[in-house]
Amino acid sequence: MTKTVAILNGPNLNLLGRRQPEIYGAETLTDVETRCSDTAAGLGLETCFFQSNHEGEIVEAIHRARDEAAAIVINPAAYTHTSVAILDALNAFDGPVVEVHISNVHKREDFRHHSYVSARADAVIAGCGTQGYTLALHRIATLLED
Ligand code: DHK
Repeated sequence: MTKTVAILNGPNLNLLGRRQPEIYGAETLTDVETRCSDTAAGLGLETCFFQSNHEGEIVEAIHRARDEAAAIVINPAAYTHTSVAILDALNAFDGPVVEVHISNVHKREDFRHHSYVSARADAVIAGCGTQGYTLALHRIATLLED
């Protein structure tokens, strides 16, 4: 059976392409999702997508992934730096988790340097632009083969 990867995006990423394009690039979230679907198909994987501006909705999407997905790619956006609840939800998920940041958070303000999610993530990709999502899918494919 084809394995599904849940691709989860946090607050303000619905504005991708229009929000600070000098930092987050010109692609929209729909562009990113289309590219992820194509990449996943080439890797023999399926994708499902979810974006929310609300912490609890992201927690619930991670809960659903426990039954519906083999792996998670997550850009928690600002919740990266604040959310123990998202970390706890990811700790209750058994498959591989890759954390993605479009920008290089380590080159930015100090408050972006700490990630709660990194305590659970199997890999972290930062500063590769929106390409980070497809890089994450390649890593997930490898981890799911092991
Ligand atoms: C996206 C955000 O919205 C920020 O709050 C994070 C992350 C960085 C990104 O680079 O994708 O600090």
